[in-house]
Amino acid sequence: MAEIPAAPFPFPLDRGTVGLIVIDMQRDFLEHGGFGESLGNDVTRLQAIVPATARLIQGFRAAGRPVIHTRECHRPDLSDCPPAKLARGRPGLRIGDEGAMRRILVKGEPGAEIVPELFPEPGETVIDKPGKGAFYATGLGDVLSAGGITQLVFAGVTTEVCVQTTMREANDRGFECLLAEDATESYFPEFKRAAIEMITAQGAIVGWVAPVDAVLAGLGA
Ligand code: TIU
Repeated sequence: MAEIPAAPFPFPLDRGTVGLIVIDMQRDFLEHGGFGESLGNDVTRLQAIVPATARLIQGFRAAGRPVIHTRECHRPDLSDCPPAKLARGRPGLRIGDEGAMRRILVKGEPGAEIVPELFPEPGETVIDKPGKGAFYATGLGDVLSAGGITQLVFAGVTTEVCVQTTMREANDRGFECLLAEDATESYFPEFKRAAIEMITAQGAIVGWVAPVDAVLAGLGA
């Protein structure tokens, strides 16, 4: 056990059962012409967390702990896409439409890929998810239990959408969850701030929050 200085109180890190989950660091959310921009967002905010996220990933690899990546993407026929998601976005730039990086949020298209700086290494799990939460309609729960993982460090985008949804799903399933605050970002700074407050309120009701450097120190990386 190691203690990571965190909010709202120190996180009891178990180096033998912790895993890293990097949520949706895809070109469709970080680059021009993708899904994020199609919803009217400024995507440049998200690009700023790539270096800290890369350091966090390297730290888990160096410590020999698992790194799991997720991608929000859908089958080419969109049969797995929840209907409410399909209906949103700017007409002509919705899920499945042709964008600057080919079909938006469709599996196998360039925009659905993880950005090159954070690309998974061979052997790392990549979970493709049709929802905002990474447990819904995926094999994530089985992957975690097969790997003996009981604690999850979270990184990725966006803080209040896919990251927070997945953290809540994990918390309800009994995982101890810590958000790496400088390796996550939102298109809306006030939403990131509010999400962090919601997560840590009421005695870590969803989980803990700490900087990447504190997590790396706890890992001994
Ligand atoms: N729009 C937004 O903030 N996020 C998403 O649509 N997906 C993720 O957060 N990955």
